[in-house]
Amino acid sequence: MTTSKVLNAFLQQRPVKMLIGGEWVEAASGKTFSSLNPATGEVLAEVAEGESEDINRAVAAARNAFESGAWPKMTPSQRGALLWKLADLLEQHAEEFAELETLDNGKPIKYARAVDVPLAVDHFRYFAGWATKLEGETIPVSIPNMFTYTLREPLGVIGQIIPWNFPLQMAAWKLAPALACGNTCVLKPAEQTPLSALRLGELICAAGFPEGVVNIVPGFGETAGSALAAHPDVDKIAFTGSTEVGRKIVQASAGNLKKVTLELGGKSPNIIFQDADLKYAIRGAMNAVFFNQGQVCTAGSRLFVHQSVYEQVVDGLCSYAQQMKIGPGISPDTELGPLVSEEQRQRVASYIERGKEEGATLLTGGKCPQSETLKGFFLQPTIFDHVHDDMTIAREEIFGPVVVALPFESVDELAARANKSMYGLAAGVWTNNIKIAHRMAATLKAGVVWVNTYNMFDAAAPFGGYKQSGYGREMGHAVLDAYTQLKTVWISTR
Ligand code: TXE
Repeated sequence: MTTSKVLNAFLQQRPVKMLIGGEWVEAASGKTFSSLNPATGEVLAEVAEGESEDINRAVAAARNAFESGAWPKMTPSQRGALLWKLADLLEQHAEEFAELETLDNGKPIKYARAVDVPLAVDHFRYFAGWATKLEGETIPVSIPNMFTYTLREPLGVIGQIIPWNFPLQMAAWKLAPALACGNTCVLKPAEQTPLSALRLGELICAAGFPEGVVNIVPGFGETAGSALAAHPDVDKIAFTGSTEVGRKIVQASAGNLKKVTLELGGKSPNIIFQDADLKYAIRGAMNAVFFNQGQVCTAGSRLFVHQSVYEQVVDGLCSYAQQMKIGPGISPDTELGPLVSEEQRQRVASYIERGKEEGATLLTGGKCPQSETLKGFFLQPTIFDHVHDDMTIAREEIFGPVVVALPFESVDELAARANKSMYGLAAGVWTNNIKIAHRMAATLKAGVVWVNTYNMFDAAAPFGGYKQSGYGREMGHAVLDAYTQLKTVWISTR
């Protein structure tokens, strides 16, 4: 079948079912919900709506797959081989996944092709390699005649709750390391974008993962999500989403003290010094905040620019913003697609209004274009000037294509201002001065600092937040600590 035939067959199921214990099933309640195409506002697919009963069944299936040894006792090399096979399958279906991701999320297809799908493939490959390298240690204790060592063991059943901005990548970030470590999973995709995770579930079945190892339950946060976070038989929750819901997850986890890792919001400073290569810095600043319609937790949404080059940078950024090709993500030349939902567009638009009310100057954008080709949830790339650090638009995460430009005079003043945020996810620095680059990298309170680049991600490089941007790290070998526990064994050799 051609890509579009496979995709159409998938989308035309009524409903697209959930994956529990190796079977594709409807919700226990029989309920469904619609997943919309944000470029048109039309229904893209009808999806089974999981609630607490479905979560209970999925957790039981995952528990069974874990305790029966179907997964954790499989040899590490077999586990790795399955993850590698999944990566191969995903790569073979790359075009179909790029289209599906674009249709469900709205993102420009050229980025879905170049970023979302290949990075997800790479993630499964990278963690396939780790399955055979999870080692314990021998410990030189000071008690005679003792042989002491550690075993690195899986945690058990992992609940994973993911957002809508990078649906496939988020599924890969969560599933790949958890599975490599021998855990079993219940994944709840975001209600706005459940489709690529469910289609990935079909590839997981086709690859030959034992039943119950991966369960995928689409549904809403307040029902399916909260049931998973509170479930007494879930050993760990891995969450990516808003800081507000992150707090609820921590509270819900208290019942059985499940382990929690959180990747939350941000308000990242992107800083351009006067000696930077401005051509690259301006382009970098544009990508930092408008990529994925600004719906990126690391978005460089506070653009600090040295006052001596401020006008030049802001002018350059405005002309980029005005030239950006806005359109349905599925058109090959689109650079800025729609926001994921009308609700998200309203949220972003209300921040723009708030910015104007608080006295900031709207330099460009701010409108929601509507036309024959722009029927969905579109919003122009937006730049604010004359912003104070304490304005709402300079403090809160907007999660849309909106940047505030902030001039600065000295490095010392800048560091304090850049760090004055409840968030600490990422930061960017543009300079040719090596001393400033290292000084800023050390001073910025952020889990990742990019110098003369922005939004770089790799399966091998750890990622996560300082402060209220969350805790725990994903990717790299750092994430293995979050999906395993250490057992210390003492053997008397006397
Ligand atoms: O996020 P939610 P929303 C930020 C961003 C955005 C705002 C709101 O600022 O504007 O959050 O977006 C599930 N128990 N980020 O409302 O609600 C939900 O079903 C358990 C930053 O979409 O946090 C979805 O699967 N789960 C971010 C996931 O949480 C619950 C990415 C995220 O949704 C739940 C997304 C509950 N009570 C939004 N309530 C990032 N860090 O990248 C919701 N969920």
